[in-house]
Amino acid sequence: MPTAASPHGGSHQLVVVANRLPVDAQTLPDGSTEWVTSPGGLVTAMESVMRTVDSGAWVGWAGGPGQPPEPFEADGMSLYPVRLEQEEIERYYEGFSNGTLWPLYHDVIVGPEFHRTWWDSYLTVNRRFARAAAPVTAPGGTIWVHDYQLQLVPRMIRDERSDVRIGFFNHIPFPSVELFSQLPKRNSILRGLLGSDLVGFQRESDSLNFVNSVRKLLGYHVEGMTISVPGLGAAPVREVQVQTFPISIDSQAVSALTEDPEIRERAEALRRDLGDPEKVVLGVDRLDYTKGIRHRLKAWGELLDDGSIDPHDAVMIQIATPSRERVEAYRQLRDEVELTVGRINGEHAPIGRPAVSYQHHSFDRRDMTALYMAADVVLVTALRDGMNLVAKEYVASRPDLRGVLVLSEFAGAADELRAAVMVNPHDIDDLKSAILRALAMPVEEQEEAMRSLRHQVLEHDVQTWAHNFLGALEEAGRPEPKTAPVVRLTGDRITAPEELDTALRTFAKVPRLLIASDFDGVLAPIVADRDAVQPDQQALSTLRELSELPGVAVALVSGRALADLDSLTSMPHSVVLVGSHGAEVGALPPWMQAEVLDQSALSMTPEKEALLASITSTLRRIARAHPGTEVEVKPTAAVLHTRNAKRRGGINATESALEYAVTLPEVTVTPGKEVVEFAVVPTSKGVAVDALARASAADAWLYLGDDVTDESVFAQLGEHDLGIKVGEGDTAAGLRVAGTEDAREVLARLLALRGERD
Ligand code: ADQ
Repeated sequence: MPTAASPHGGSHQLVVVANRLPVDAQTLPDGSTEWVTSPGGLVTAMESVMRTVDSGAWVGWAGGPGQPPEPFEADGMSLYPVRLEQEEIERYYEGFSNGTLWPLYHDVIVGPEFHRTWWDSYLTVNRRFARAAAPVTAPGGTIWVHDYQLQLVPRMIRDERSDVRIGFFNHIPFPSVELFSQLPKRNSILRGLLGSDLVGFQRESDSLNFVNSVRKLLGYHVEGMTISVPGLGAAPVREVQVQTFPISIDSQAVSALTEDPEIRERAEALRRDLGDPEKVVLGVDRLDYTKGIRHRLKAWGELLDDGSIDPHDAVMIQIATPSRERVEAYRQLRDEVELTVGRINGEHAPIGRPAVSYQHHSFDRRDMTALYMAADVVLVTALRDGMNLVAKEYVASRPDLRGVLVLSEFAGAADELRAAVMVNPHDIDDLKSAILRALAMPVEEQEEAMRSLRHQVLEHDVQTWAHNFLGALEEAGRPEPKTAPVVRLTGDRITAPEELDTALRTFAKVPRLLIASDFDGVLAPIVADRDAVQPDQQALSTLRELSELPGVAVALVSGRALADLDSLTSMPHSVVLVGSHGAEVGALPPWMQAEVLDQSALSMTPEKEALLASITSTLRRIARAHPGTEVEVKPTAAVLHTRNAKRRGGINATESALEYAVTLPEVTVTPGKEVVEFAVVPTSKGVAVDALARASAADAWLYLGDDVTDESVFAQLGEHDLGIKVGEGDTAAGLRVAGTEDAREVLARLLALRGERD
């Protein structure tokens, strides 16, 4: 029984995020509500993995509109209910999830509808789920997001928590790029999913469709099933793995139920109640147009019409669980199915028993098992289905090796359950002959097929599925980006003078050099007031001299704006200035290959200019709506400043900006303290130094830096390059000096060594 728990955040090692919580509300006789856990396949799977972690949690909607219950504990898990208002149920859930995405992802069996208000609600609700999950996850923890209702959540969590591993599993198919391209907001959906470290699908074809969509619509680099996603901030690239994990059931538990004498008795009673027909054929589905119920009934009706089946010998049971009854396509389907069942029974049912026994309600697990045990044939004729668990449940329920599974090739299960009678449900004649074949299948043939099917289902259960996914996520998800700097020096140990000198001597002999340096903390001591900075004039003058030597290029790379850097250093044209963490590049000396820089990611293109203009105008609109906020326009970025706004206004403006950010495919969005920056070129010193090294045709480069933003440069150190960290802290640089005075000496020594060479 769930009990109230205090909602302490930040302690859960594993957090599942799914549209629904694994609980249902039950009204007690006194009118109060009790929450009862409803273990389905996913809950069972999670139970087994939750046992392996210290603390697990589940974030989801508890069903019903309005105020949700307080967080509570159930089955060793903390449950965090997410609120949904009535209008959101209509727009996010029934609308965008089940009126737009569901039909589109199931090959437009019915036409998807799209309304912008639905999308807005989808965005809002996804953000709410992300905000509920991010704070309850432990540092370095794992978040597993489930299904098409929450595709934006991975990216939204990533923006808040770069330290966690994020996995996403899609339970339904992923459509071909041609179909997916019809979806308005398609790029936002892809970018949302790519916030994950691992994206999992049911079938190989789904994984391939996704990767193709990313390649074609976002233009990201793809190698095998690894997608390179341009990173945020100083991280140049993040890798996202795409992999296939066919979901399954708790096979042992289902199989074990068949041993229960009471369930066996129920199975026998079921056949008796149907008048002891020779054959019982069963269909079990949510009442959904993807499940091919109409096609199945049509085939059954025609077999009765043409006399291939005698209704005295064979009865069909169709279990159709009520589903999404407020969505128009589902109401229509129900009418059609019930009309057809009525017609078939009217025309063919013998007195006192049905030709089709139709049940439009739910059954418990034990009843379901009894049904499977009573069925000679189960028809799974989905027109499109992510996996279809009914097929696997039937197999697990037949330790007697009897029974025949007729399986649509459009269900994910068809990839694994090869020994089933395969069918194309769109082809009614094919469906009819498959049913007849199944009804007539000799016992030995049934046993042979069932043995092979059972082997598959018992070997690959839902526990294995969950463990495989989380294992792959652990592999794929590094809390730091894959390109994170290797730590070469830890702590504060200063490099021995002889070691430093040897390195500088070797470096000075290289024919073409790039010498680059950060400004604050290297060429000028750090001061509290940034405007009062006092550059080390001696160091600057050494750099000027170095820049005049043949074969030597010199650059200053700073987080400061280019103009600021220029006025503080007064460098000649022979020294290249790079401002705003690499986003602004000053004039180049004539011998530098400007075209290399133009082709690099750093340069502005007409497309990027247009994108920046459009970002600027949207941010200005946001700023107008929130007094006190303002927009700064830089050459390659637009920045929303909220420091002068009232607290609430500032938060609202930031939220609007971040929601807008989700819709921008190639923009580097960096939220900071009371500021959100949208950069249309990558803002990384590493990218800048790499481009400068190529533009100056340098054989090796040396870089001096003191800040974490300099690590993106050190991360790229080649065999002949020198990275010198100024001051304390773990670093990917190979050498360390204590402070600005030592940096000055390094430059002086380099000038002397290079001078000796010439
Ligand atoms: P669903 O579309 O819901 O799931 P499915 O995989 O067939 O489809 O699962 C249905 C489940 O509901 C089965 O466990 C079945 O036993 C149960 N069920 C059906 N009718 C019932 C009734 N009347 N009473 C009680 N139980 C009933 C989505 C995807 C699938 C994917 C699953 C899991 O659409 O393709 O297999 O998620 O990833």
